[in-house]
Amino acid sequence: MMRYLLFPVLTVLWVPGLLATAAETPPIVRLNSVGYLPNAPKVASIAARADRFDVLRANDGRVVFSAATHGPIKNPDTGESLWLADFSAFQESGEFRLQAEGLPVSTPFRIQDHVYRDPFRVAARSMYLWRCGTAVQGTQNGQTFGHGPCHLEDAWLDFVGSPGQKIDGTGGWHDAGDYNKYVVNAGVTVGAMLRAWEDFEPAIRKIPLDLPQVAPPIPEYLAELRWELDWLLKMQRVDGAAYHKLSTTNFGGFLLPDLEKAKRYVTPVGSAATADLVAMLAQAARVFRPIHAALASQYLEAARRGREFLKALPEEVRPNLAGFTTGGYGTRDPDDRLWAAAEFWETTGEPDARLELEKGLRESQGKVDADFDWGNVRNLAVITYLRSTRTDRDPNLVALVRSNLLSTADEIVRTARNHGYARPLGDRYYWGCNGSVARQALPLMAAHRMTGNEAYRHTTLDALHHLLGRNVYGRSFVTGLGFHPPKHPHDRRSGGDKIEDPWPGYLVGGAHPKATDWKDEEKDYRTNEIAINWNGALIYALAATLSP
Ligand code: 9MR
Ligand code: ZN
Repeated sequence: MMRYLLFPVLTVLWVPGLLATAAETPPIVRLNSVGYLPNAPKVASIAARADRFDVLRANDGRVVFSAATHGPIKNPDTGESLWLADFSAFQESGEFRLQAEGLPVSTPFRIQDHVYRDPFRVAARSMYLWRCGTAVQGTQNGQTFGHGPCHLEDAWLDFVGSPGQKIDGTGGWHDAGDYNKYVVNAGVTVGAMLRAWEDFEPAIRKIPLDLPQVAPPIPEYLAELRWELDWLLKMQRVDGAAYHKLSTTNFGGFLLPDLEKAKRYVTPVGSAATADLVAMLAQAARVFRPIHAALASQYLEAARRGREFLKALPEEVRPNLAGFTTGGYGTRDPDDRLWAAAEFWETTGEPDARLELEKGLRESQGKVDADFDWGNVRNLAVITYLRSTRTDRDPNLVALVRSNLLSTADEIVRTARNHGYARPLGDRYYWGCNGSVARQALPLMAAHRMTGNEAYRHTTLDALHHLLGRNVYGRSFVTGLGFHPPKHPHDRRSGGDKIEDPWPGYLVGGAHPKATDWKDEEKDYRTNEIAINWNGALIYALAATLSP
């Protein structure tokens, strides 16, 4: 029976031209509108009383699965009562909808082995579309997005004592909805993306990213990282220290980047940025070594110079950002130094780096965080330490950190289970929290690798389900993907071009301070901006779902 046709009015509200109307009425059935893997758990949240539900084939409405719901369950952060429709037992591939008796049918979704391949490609390509210092172009849903070469004057030295002089600071990725470039935020981004390569290389290699301007033999994914890494080399002073950022003095307008002509400057150096640069380049040296030995040596040599600077100056160097109102990314440096020691040791095996790393891990009692972002990269150090196959680790410390990792991963699993939309971050909502939801995949997948416990991988999938539609809005938080994605992100390219749709593949920051505070409005930079650290995390989480 084609039950969903009983609700033609609501179905009609979801045709693209009428989305503005639909925006005010979130769908009753909230699920990952991109889809599910056949052999993994599949749960939808229904925001109305429902005792039973059906899964219907999308093409003919035939009922292919029916079951009782669980509920009501209270979801405090949205103040709702929800009924859960668990159709995990249904493992057929195809396109489906879900409907509870008497309620409007859901948007269609797929069940398929490779359902996250294209989202992975689009999210990874979004980094390419963020490139600075070059022309970029990409097509999505029949529309072609692009801009000409931008910011070719990067960057002036006026704020570091050489007015009117320049270094070559071209290249890298724009940070976010703004076009500035910040080394600290590059850290957690590149760290997550290199970790994805180290964890899931065979699967990533199989996905063509279709990037223009990238030629073999370097795999496309690494070529994209190289674009940022080669820029980082330029952000290093001869003494090894890194400029904290490269930026205009104030945020610019909503113009395509090649039309932004305000002067851009490097700021003074900082020890957190320097440590992040060391970590990224040391990790990259390891990853690139089998592929491009000369490049790997260049990265390692720069990492070593950065490390020498840090060793000679154990006190924190806070960058002087006076004169700038753009992003601050101010952060204490101990976790950044810890991460630098971890990557440098893993790549070189040098004992003094291990001693520094193990000292730092002991001082923090081997802590592993359930929730982390650019301000705390300790987890990146922890994961590298635990993943290492080097034989000189302190076995007691390994045992402690490993047990902390597993209890943190268990805590994340529990948090997702106790949340009405299986949000692994629970009720924590802050600037960029959508990125943190995706980033939880790092400790989860590290725990999965160590134990084989599928609950950890399933919670990674929960994070993606939440971000792609199983949320109070019933909407995807990633531009160009899934049902009713963000239309008006705070992104200067999307606001500055003539195309109605925003640039594709970008995760918006998300609701805060309350679960219901997201606004799909361009001016709402607090909840609707995009940023490399959020996409880097999304790329990691999507990579974790790919089959090798
Ligand atoms: O992601 C950053 C968030 O954690 C901070 O609270 C916020 C305010 O400092 O800044 C966010 O980062 C923004 C950066 O400062 C400038 N580029 C856009 C970033 C995303 O909004
Ligand atoms: Zn640029």
